[in-house]
Amino acid sequence: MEACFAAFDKDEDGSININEFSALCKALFRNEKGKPYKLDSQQVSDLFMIFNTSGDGSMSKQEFVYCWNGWIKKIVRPQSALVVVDVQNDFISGSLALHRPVIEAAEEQDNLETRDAALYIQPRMLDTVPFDMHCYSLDWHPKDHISFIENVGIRTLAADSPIQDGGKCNLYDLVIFEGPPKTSQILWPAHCIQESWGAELHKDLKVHPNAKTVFKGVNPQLDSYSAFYDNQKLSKTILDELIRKEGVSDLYICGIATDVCVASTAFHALELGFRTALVSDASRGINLENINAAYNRIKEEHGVIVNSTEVKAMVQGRDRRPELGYKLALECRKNITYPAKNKNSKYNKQITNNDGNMNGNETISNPPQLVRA
Ligand code: VGL
Ligand code: ZN
Repeated sequence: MEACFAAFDKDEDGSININEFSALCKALFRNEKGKPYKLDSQQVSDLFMIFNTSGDGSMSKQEFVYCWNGWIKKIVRPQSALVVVDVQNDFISGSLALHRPVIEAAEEQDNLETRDAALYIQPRMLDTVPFDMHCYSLDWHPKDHISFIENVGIRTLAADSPIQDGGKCNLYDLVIFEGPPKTSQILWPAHCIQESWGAELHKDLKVHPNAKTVFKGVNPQLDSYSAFYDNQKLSKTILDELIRKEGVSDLYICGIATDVCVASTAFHALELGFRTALVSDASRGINLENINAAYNRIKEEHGVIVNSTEVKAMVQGRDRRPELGYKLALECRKNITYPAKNKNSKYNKQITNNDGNMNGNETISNPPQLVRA
């Protein structure tokens, strides 16, 4: 820490100014060949303002200590988990693969069949990349699950459901069930029924001996695309807790389907504050347009789309992406209380609202505003 501070405090005034910080960023964010990534001056300035807590334009030693422990150290030595989503028989050669041109879509993507994602790329990544943790999710539905078209008749459709006659539904139609809870639902063929062959992980998928397994979609009334929350966020799996317990900050997410369960898991990972990478060639999707929309949203939210061959250097901290550094800085910002003159003071935690109630559900896109005189 001391050596780093001294190395970048070029004018030896005992603090890091914006130019010195800019040089630090250039050294920090590099690819594995040592070539600095481009950072525009606005991004550098945003980062500087996050760690120049006082807002006085120069980062003191004390401010640098937080920057070092909370940010630089984690970027240089990240803790990473591989999260493999729903690589189960039904999505590869079972009921959902047969009804949907998943394999054709895969060929459109890069001429690899769906199974190659599971059977070739993921195992190779597992063998070569020193992940700190391995997680696998399984879509794990009871027979009477709400998402199965075969079950549409056992629940009441809502008055505003786009389809009113359960007998006239087609696969992939959207209906609204009366509930409770009232639920918009795409109708899928029965798939991943608990304990069935279709719900098993593909036999050629490599499962790490210390893997953590998460089951989702287990409640008959709730569908769950994401491995973190159900589609209505009424319930949460244990995945977030398991990852935090290991001290992991970086998630490499892959699996099936890119535009459904993989995307949904990545969105929630970002929302929960993880540095998130979607490994595109180890994933297979259904619809190219939806796949691209998912990629764009992940990038907008400071995640990255990577190829499996890039993962090793990232996990080893040799390839350090500015997007992920920016994401971590936004997370750091949530834990800092700023004086009013720092523009980040609007992100200060508001402990109580006007009624004196706890305000526990803010998100970064809708930060609590301090009422200032
Ligand atoms: C999935 C549709 C229904 C998926 C799960 O894993 O992508 N898709 N259930
Ligand atoms: Zn499902």
